[in-house]
Amino acid sequence: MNMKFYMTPGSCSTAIHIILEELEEVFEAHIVNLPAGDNFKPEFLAINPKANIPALMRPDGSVLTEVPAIAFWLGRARGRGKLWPKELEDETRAMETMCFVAGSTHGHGFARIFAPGNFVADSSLHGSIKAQGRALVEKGFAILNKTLEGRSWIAGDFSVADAVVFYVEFWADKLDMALPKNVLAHYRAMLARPIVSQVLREEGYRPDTLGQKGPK
Ligand SMILES: N[C@@H](CCC(=O)N[C@@H](CS)C(=O)NCC(=O)O)C(=O)O
Repeated sequence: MNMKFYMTPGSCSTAIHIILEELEEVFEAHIVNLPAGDNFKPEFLAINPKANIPALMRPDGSVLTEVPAIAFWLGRARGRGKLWPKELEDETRAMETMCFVAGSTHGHGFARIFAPGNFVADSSLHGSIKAQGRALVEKGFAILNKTLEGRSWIAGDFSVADAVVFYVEFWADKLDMALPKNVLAHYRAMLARPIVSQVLREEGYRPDTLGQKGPK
């Protein structure tokens, strides 16, 4: 059985989409329409009771969720491990960065910007929740900027961790947020990868219009 990939264009699943294509995997893409609430429909909840994307149904029918876990499994188990670092220190740093991006920069920062109502019901407070999210995102990029000091990729050679960092860089670009120098260089290096361009086009974006804003 081919793998089934549950995704939404322009979301955090873009990281997994890039990894699948970088690995030249053959998979079925299933688009989950989040604005329409398809993630809460019984047929999707049967696949992922967490009601979120990405989810990856593997060839044995088991389902993986959570960006860092899916990225780890794909990087380590597929393509002869070519997208997973070889040295323990790099493996650990790759995991550290993926957890930070998914848990903090996305989970605390961008989540407040995109869905302030999940944090406080009173809509008069949504502006301040969004501002708090923006501050958390900026703090996150300042930390990633240090991680990327003097290096092209997050952990040694290009790895799944770079695709994970990419999705928050891409969101910042879409929100017209300037990225710090090393993060911007990383984002542009990702945009220069043919697979990344291909995935962005498949998801409905124009790669040539991205990465234009100067550093913070
Ligand atoms: N911790 C999860 C977060 C996944 C997540 O928040 N996905 C968003 C799209 S980027 C989603 O499905 N949101 C739908 C919802 O929460 O209703 C992961 O790393 O995979």
